[in-house]
Amino acid sequence: MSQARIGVPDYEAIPLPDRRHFSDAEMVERAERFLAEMKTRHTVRDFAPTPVPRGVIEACLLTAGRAPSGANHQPWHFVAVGEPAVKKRIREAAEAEEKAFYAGKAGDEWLSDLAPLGTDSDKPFLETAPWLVVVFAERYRIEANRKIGKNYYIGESVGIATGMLITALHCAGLATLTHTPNPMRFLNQICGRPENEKPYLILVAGHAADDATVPRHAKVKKPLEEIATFL
Ligand code: IYR
Repeated sequence: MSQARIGVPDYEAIPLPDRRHFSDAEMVERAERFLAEMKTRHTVRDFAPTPVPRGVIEACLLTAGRAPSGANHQPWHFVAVGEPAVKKRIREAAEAEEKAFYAGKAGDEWLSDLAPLGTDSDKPFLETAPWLVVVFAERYRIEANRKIGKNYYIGESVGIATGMLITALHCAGLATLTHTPNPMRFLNQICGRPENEKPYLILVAGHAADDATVPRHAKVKKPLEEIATFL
């Protein structure tokens, strides 16, 4: 007899799809090749206005949507903004928040930690870059009958999906910037998203400008011994 809750499908196992076989040597080679690919990812703040086809963003969003999530609830929503008027509104609202942040709201320690990155309240990339992907985290679900349903490990799930999105965009050939105006509730209104969704971050995506630079500080990465322990 089925014990399934209404609306929750029965458990059914299917054979593992897409099983792949690689030798140990092939796996090392593949892992190192991917490391080399990801070493060419740099957070960029200077974007070219060059258009990027919507199809690139769509495929990358589908990659993000493959992320694991608590109870497979997929508690994310991505708003891809390409419309200049909407990007302008986002820039204006973000810069208003950032002005207060850099004027002192952040506190001395935070501001001095940011000094090596050279960031300030000016965010022209929010208009220059062809795409802004606003990532929302679904705090709870609103089910068909307006019932409120729980989501699980929301921060973890949305973080993993966002990481996969950044990786997909990089592998497609685009530069990205994770941007987190603080606070960012204004994004619900501009993007027309409901109250149960919380803005997580803005992922700016496009081609790097010809004269783009990156802070030297950002390229100093911790060695394996510092980031990992093998027991
Ligand atoms: N949101 C601000 C500040 C900022 C905060 C951190 I932590 C960064 O790593 C970078 C920037 C901004 O985008 O400028």
